[in-house]
Amino acid sequence: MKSSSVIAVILGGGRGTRLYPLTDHRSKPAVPVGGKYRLVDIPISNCLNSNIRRIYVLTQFNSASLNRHIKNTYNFDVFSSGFVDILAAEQTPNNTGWFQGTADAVRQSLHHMENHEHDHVLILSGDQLYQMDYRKMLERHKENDADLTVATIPVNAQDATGFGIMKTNSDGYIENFVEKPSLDELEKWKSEVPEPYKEQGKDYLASMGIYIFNREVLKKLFADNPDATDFGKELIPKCVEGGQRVCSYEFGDYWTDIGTIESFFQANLALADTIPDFNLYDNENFIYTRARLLPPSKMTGTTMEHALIAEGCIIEASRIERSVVGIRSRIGKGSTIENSIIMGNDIFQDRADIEKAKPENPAMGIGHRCYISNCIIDRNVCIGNDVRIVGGKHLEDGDFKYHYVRDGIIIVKKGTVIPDGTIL
Ligand code: ADQ
Ligand code: ADP
Repeated sequence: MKSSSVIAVILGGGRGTRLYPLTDHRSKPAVPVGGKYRLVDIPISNCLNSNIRRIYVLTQFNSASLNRHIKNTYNFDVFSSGFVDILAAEQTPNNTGWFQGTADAVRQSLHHMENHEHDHVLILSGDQLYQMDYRKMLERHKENDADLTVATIPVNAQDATGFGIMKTNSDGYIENFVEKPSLDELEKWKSEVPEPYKEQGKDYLASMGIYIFNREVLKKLFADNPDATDFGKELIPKCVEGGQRVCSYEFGDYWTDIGTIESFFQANLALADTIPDFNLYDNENFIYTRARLLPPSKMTGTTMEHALIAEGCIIEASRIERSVVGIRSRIGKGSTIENSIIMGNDIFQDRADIEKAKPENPAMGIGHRCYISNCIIDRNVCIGNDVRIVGGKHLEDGDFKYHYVRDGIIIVKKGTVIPDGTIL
């Protein structure tokens, strides 16, 4: 299947509040995931594995780490026609400098695409974990002679209120669409779903926020609805109501949203399962990321259970359990890490720097005899010796001197320095 007719647009994030404080210093696509990747690597890898090589990443602001990451990872050679370009919201006299919503982001970026030949625009979310061959979706889109195809997945009633929900006719055309219906109107949005989903109570057909538009249909939709700023709330329902051929493409594999701290946390830890739903160990579908030429990880005296350890780590901890430990992490003797994401460090400190560390100004990494549970420790955090950081559902959300609490998960922001003996 020829996919050169497609340009992909990755929606890299709104104001980034749901993933704050991970998005305090970086744009959402640059948030580290899985110990060595960044969020944006997931949709970009899906595109490359689907032979789609012209990709725009739309982001609210263009952080240095995102730029570096894209520049150092996706530099196609001069003989191929591919590119991964970041388009950041631009400040103009009529615009405050933010994309007002998903549709506004695409609308403002449309003129960049005009220079490239294409028949279809594939619109993707930047905060989902899944592997999909978009060629199959495109094939179905063409077979159906559709104007718009929406990728869908059955969900249960509880989840249905957080998604765009639709009803289709027997030919798979979408007849009705509602964005995030309330619980009391849910009953009328039930669909006939295949048996295994029915048994799990997944009676609602949800939009995955993945769309294939015919180029001209998208342009006309923007022209006809100049004030619309959002796909789910405005343009998709408009398209359905306007009698366009809108089709559902039912996706049967693992897919999860990672746009909130809680879902980001759970999806990361699930990567360390014995048989994870999201398979990183695949000979054909690569998850691309920056090739950093890091040395192997070195560990001593550590008992590990379900630990995902990235490259370049130096670990002397006593126990690491159900955790993701990112690149260049350093964890001292006698420490325990459980149910946590340690994002790692941007640099190695040399021995002279480490020896200069003081109780109030520890070296980068995690010191000796620490206990860290239910935490996300962002990059370049310096945690001293004998520090206890224990998250849990009993904690209330809040912002504190050294940490933040969201859904019982403690988040320590990038670069935070936590002195010896601190108990959080
Ligand atoms: P949501 O995920 O709630 O629902 P939204 O917050 O608009 O929708 O985000 C969609 C994607 O666009 C995310 O990756 C987000 O980060 C990004 N995004 C949001 N605002 C943006 C902006 N101003 N500029 C750039 N990027 C932005 C959507 C659909 C639902 C569907 C779910 C599936 O609206 O119908 O069910 O996705 O997850
Ligand atoms: P990684 O993807 O390995 O985390 P980053 O792109 O975040 O790498 O860079 C790691 C750190 O290295 C940055 O925070 C920055 O301090 C430094 N760095 C890397 N490349 C450059 C560069 N070209 N210019 C300046 N600093 C850089």
